[in-house]
Amino acid sequence: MKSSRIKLTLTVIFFALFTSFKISAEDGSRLWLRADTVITPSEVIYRDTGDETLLLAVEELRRYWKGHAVRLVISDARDIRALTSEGFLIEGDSRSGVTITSSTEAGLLYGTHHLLRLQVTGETGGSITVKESPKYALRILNHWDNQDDSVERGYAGSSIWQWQSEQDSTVIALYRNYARANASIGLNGTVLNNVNASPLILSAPILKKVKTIADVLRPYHIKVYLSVNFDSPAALGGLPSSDPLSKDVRQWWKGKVKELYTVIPDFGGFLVKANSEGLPGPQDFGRTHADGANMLAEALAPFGGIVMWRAFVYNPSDEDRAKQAVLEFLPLDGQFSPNVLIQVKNGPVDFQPREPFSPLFGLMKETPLMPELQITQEYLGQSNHLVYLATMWKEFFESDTYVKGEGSSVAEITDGSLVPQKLTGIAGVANTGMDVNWCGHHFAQANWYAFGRLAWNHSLTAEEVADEWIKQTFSNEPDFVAQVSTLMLESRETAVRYMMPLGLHHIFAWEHHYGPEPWTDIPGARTDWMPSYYHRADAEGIGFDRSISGGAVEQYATPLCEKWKDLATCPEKFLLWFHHVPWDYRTKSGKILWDELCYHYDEGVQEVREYQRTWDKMEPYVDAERFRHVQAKLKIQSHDAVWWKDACLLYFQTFSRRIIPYEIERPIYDLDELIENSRPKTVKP
Ligand code: GCW
Repeated sequence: MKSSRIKLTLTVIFFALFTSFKISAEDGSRLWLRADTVITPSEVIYRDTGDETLLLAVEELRRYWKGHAVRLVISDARDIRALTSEGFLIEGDSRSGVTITSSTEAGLLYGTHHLLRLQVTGETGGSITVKESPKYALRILNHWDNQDDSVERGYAGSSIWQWQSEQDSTVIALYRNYARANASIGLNGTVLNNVNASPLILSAPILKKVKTIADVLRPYHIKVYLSVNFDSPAALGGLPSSDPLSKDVRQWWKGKVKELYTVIPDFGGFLVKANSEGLPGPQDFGRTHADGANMLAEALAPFGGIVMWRAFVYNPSDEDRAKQAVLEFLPLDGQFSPNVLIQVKNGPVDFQPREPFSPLFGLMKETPLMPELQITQEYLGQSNHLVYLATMWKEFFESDTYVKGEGSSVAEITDGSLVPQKLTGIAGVANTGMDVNWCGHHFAQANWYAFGRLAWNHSLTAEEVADEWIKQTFSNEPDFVAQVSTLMLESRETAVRYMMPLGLHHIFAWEHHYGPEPWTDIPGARTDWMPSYYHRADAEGIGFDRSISGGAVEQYATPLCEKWKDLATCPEKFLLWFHHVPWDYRTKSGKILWDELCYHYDEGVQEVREYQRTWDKMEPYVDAERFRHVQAKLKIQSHDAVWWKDACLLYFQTFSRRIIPYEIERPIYDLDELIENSRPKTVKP
């Protein structure tokens, strides 16, 4: 009796210490949700239906709302009906009371988070009127998490799903924090596992775990989806084939889907990578992507599930990889079932620091297309470089496809506002892991945040999103917000400059995609994984000539095609994407191409040094823990920028045979050594 009481006391003390430590520590674990709980909760007026989502909204307000009473109202009045079901209306004044109205509990939860965000960012001073509906109906994270807890292209530790562990209270608490973070930025779905999917994801023991996750995420209005392996009927079900036109195969999928919905009644649907990078797919049986997608769609339709079928396909062939998705998918336009979306990466190659938009956007007119963005920084310095991606995504959203005349932006095509769509959605490849700060780099949290905010409203500016994030995550101090925001807004262009300026692309080390290896050429390996396939440097010049007749540029609508085809009118940011350009070509600045390249690399390096100086000045505004962490990461980034500059300039110089202009910082590395060691000793990825 006595000893158990002591034990209990110790547990209480330990718990109190532990939780207070957790709350005061600035280790980044609280993400952008750092508001202090209020001492005297405000009144929250609502009709208690016992709905869990509603109760979450109530709890958030009781804990964090500092203003006068808040009323939560479910209504289908005319002005509310004009919103989508997740939309909300906030009206009132923090001193006399605020009302959040929506037609659903989910809308009330989103409205609650919106109101709390306004409070933290200091915008609840006067009267408030906000009316919002999300631009995309499906706003989904894609986790490339494997069942062994590794994360493909993950740079922040092992899988947050902890497949290999018991789903005990600690793990459940983690799921809950994840769900809350997503709900706070407007997301409503998550694909739990890697698109390189193991058939075992559909096995009974794993589905049990999936059910637990779905149960935790449900109140936060986050639906669970799974990536499936197309060969599951054979590999898991023991059938002789996985041919989508076989009756038995179709039956197998129907049975599996039924089983899934018995366990998870609101299951979202499947994401599929098929006939891509060696994965099985309908083409293995002489069938098309449409045959494959429609078979799954048929099984899911009775339950309201959807199929997100990826267009990231390419084969080692004579066709330029940038053209292949259009060649495979455009002929199938109009053949997909109504509950199928085609999920298309923003660019036609692969999440490079800069790409033109994929020409499928606009070309495929009869099929809903769902943009896929990459939040994890596979090609952008992984979790070591500070690169704010909202500017890149905005460039993508605002790209004019011209398919319906001028002003046919990718955003308006995909969100259904220009061309009505049966379904609208957007996916982001997640950057989360078990690292205490979730994303490896404190500033990588901004990309998760920005993905959610832009999926909800792509017309927010990158600056607005950065400001919100900085204020919530760090500080409201105007000097801090201004300086850090400037740094963030420039950071993507900086990365482009020190990695692959002027339209260069895919010159990374082919196996890890971290550092530069423009020289890599592995005999017998796929040519379209080799940097030389993309940069094509030779004695005359550099760049991929896609402006030839039949070249990738012709997949774009008039007048883009003509503009980009002509070296004189092609924007310099895409110069070497579309053209093979002579070393002595005069660029707009009057410099020859070689010099221009040298200056770009050098500017990239100098800009990172500037970020280091800016950050050093921010010390008074930031807790020591996060300050030092970011400082250390910037140091790595600045080493890496030099590595990129030296590796690329020294290597390309072997073709250009020109000198590096004397204003440019001298290379510190030796090319042979870089080639030999692949990574300079000063750099730790
Ligand atoms: O960018 C490439 C990645 C692969 C990834 C693939 C894809 C999940 O290097 O790791 O596989 O794209 O998007 O399918």
